[in-house]
Amino acid sequence: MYGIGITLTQFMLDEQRRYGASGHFTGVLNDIATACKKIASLTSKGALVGVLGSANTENVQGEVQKKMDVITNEIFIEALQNNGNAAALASEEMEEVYNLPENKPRGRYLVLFDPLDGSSNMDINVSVGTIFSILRAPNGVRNPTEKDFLQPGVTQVAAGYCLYGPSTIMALTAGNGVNMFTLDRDCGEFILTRENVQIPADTQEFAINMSNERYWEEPIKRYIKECVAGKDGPRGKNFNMRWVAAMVAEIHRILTRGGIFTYPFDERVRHDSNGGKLRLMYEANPMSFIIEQAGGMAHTGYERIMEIQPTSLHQRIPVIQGSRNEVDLVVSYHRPNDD
Ligand code: AFP
Repeated sequence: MYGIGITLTQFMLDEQRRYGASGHFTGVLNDIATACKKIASLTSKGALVGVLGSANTENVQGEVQKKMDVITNEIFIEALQNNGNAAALASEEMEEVYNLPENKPRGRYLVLFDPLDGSSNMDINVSVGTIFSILRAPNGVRNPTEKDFLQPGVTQVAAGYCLYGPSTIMALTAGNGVNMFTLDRDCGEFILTRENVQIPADTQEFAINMSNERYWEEPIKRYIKECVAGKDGPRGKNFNMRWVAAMVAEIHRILTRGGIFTYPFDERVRHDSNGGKLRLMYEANPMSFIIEQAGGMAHTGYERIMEIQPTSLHQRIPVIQGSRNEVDLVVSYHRPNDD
């Protein structure tokens, strides 16, 4: 326990002392916090600083980039490449691994990020977020390559997200529970506002894009049908549905009051994306680490997300995350001969 009200900087220094961590780790988190503060400032200004709308470019996954996708990616690079804490970077918005300029010192950590998750929400003034994952860099490698990043989620050193909503909140885990920090804009510091967050094991709230129903597999169709049937169906209770279209906001809601979030297997992308829409390295793994550290469960329906051996930087997978008992039920529907 650290005490509600301490700053993220104090928290990180305490952690560093407690675990004998290197200053590099604290430094990486500090660089990420700096990037998030800059993004928070821009998102709150919106049209006043001309950051809404499309950049008229596509990312590696063929998605049209928003201006803010490009700007926030630059903010992250700028924050992480100068201080000798990161070893190399990978972003949802960049095709290749980003190696630091030759004249910059190297640190010990690989940092992966989705700089602005749910960026299409910017134009309608709805919540967006940043997701990040920190891995150890291999010893003695000056310019890490893609294969150095392809580590399963269980090896993550830390992960977190920053939600830019009515307030800006950072959730962080370094494998010792989940803590949340709210940005105090007056003093420019993230302040610890929730300690050791726990997700309720049961829920009556689900989040899914219902318009894709016809492309789902039978286990998900069954689960959602039973939720929608409410107290008259086999579950014997009513459910509520939410869809913000920004994973950070959905996961934050689940960490706040429980729930289940799924972007499940989709028949349309069975062959080119393993049936998944969300990215393993930038979205699924960091969020799974946070969810599990808060007592929840994260799965594809067939395997625990954090045990998947990644095969490429931009790999996509189906995602089912949230309240433990509910995710467990969905997973049981994926087992052969389960009735
Ligand atoms: P972007 O970051 O490209 O806006 O995508 C957001 C996201 O990956 C995830 O955060 C949402 O849950 C999901 O896509 C929304 O998808 P739909 O377009 O199907 O609503």
